[in-house]
Amino acid sequence: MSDFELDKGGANHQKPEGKDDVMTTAQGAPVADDQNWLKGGPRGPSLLEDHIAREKIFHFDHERIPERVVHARGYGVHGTFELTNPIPELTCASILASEKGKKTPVFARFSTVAGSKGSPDLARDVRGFAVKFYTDEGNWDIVGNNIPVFFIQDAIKFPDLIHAAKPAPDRDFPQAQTAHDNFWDFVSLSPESMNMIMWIMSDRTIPRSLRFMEGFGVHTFRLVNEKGEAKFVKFHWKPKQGVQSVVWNEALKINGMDPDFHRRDMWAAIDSGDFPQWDLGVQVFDEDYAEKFEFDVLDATKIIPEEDVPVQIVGTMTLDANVENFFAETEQVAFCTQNIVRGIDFTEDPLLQGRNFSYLDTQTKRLGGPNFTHIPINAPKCPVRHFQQDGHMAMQNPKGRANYEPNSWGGDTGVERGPRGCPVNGFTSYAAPMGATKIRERSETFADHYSQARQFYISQTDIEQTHMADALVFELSKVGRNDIRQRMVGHLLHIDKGLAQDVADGIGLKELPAKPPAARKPITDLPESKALSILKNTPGHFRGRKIGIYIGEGGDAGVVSALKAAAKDEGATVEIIAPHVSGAKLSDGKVMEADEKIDGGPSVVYDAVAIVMGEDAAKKLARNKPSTDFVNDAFAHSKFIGYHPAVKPLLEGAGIANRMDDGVMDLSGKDAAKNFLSACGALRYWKREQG
Ligand code: HDD
Repeated sequence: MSDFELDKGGANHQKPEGKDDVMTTAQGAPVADDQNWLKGGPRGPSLLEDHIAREKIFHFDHERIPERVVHARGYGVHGTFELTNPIPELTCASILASEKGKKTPVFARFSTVAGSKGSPDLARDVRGFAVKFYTDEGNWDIVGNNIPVFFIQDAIKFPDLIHAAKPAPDRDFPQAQTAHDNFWDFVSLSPESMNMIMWIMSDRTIPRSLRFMEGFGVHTFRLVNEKGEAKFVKFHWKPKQGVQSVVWNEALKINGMDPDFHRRDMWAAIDSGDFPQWDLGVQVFDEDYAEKFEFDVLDATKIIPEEDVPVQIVGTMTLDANVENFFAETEQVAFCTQNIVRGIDFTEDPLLQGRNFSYLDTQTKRLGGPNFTHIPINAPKCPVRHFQQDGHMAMQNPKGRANYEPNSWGGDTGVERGPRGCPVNGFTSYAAPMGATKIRERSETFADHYSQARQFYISQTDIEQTHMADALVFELSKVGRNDIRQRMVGHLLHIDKGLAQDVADGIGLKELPAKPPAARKPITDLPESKALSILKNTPGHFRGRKIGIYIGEGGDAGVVSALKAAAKDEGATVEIIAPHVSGAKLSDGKVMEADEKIDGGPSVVYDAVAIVMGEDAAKKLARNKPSTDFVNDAFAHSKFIGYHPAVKPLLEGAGIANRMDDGVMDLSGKDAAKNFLSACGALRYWKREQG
């Protein structure tokens, strides 16, 4: 036993290699044994005296902090924002107004809203899209979502919305889903939610990957230039990877198969050097446009159509580093909508104004005190100078004698007089005119709740519309009270009669209910907006996607290597699945190792699949459930399927042999693998769903 020695408790301990490996207490004192509590004799009572054991247990007992009250489940990554098209004429914020190529470090956290910290990634839910820019003029946070509108118009309703969406207080279920009475009760009584309801019933709420989502700042903000002139702005994140979602049945299965699907995907992409990128775009408009626009730009339940005000790209964010420690970085990062910098300002949007209170408040509770800005992930990367001091865990109290303002220290006393406000370079609020009567009322200009909901619906392809109707039917079928179901269908009648009818049929309503009282404004027939559909904007490439090749004994080695080469050319990744994790012997007599055993590598976790095995193996697996599910699910979820003709028995076993369509492709011919990968660029063979 040269490297190991047996301790008295029977555990093997490796001897530390150098001084740095020696374990210490939190006080830095080296520890001889942290596996046995000090006792009165080997079988005697444990002694309270053991400061090492008590310190270890004490710290463990205090490891948890409250999870976020919303967006508890999230995944954070580091990156850089590069300014590609500076806009100094619009803003004096150095991050957007400096020279082209300026780089600013960022930390982004993506999240679901309703589920708790341990909930599955593919819940139907809005995704948080929060970015902290460590600018040289202070931290700027865009705390956005992957959907450009919100459920409510006024922050005072937020606790009600979230109480209704989260598990019911008496029974504490259902977890991470809106398919229950409380949620639909609340929204059916809040017509302002209808535009958001259309968005959340679309496939936007079941993204394929966090890398394949758009992001939105949601509110209208202001950009203010050096001269103090302001324009309105909405922020957009456009993924260079394109937007892609899964289908609902797939989401349900992924949640069971791999609840960490999204975080694993992000981690793996960055770990392998496939860094996701988003362009940051701005929609800029002035007071005149705001006056003429048929909705109120301060109403967060409305978009400004991209066809009206195009998105102007200003820079690119590249996420290129996983965190070193999840708790230290992802859990402790504290986003605040109030974190803005000079050159960017708020508007009077009542949702935004309320958020500006809530985030600071929640971080103080979550992170234990006002000094959360001292935690490295939250600390600005530019100089910080102020007279704030003390409080729990203060790490950076101001130096010197002066800790108040004004002071007369400095000069020949040799003591620093400390920082002072600077009207030239400091933050100045845009001088927006005010002057009004104190009143607790919603603006009349916020009153049209249906026109944009309808615009969203009619802008979708037939397939997307069907998915929305199916989602509504699923959710409302989980609602126990018929009056709530009926009330929802009533709202749908204002949005689209066909949709209302489909949902009414789907939930078995004998007749359509009456429409709820009409909105105060007449519903406007808005034109379709192509930007609102995912499928009308399919990226047309398979880059960044994953193909699963199911191999078996005797599989054609040439086909497998052609597929691997074609996938590499496309920028896609390959995973090998086999009946056994040890792999399978292919036609060239060599054993190819597997990444997954078939039970752990179902087709739902891949964007496209291929099956390559010898006829005997395919015959054997034709009645193997994980193998037939692999084929069946890929077919049912409209995925492209490549196959070697020898696997026909398995396709027959799965019941698709006589339903083959152009999305099921023979891989045996010349250039077949290449053609297959290029067909996969359409991402799904949607015709199958329609057929
Ligand atoms: Fe919020 C977290 C996005 C409305 C109160 N919100 C939170 C996060 C995101 C959003 C992405 C997670 C940040 C992170 O990763 O740590 N929230 C939004 C968007 C909204 C919105 C896009 C509407 C446009 N939120 C909203 C309102 C309120 C809050 C109206 C309260 C009045 N949100 C919070 C919070 C959270 C939060 C309670 C929980 C954890 C946290 O802040 O850090 O303060």
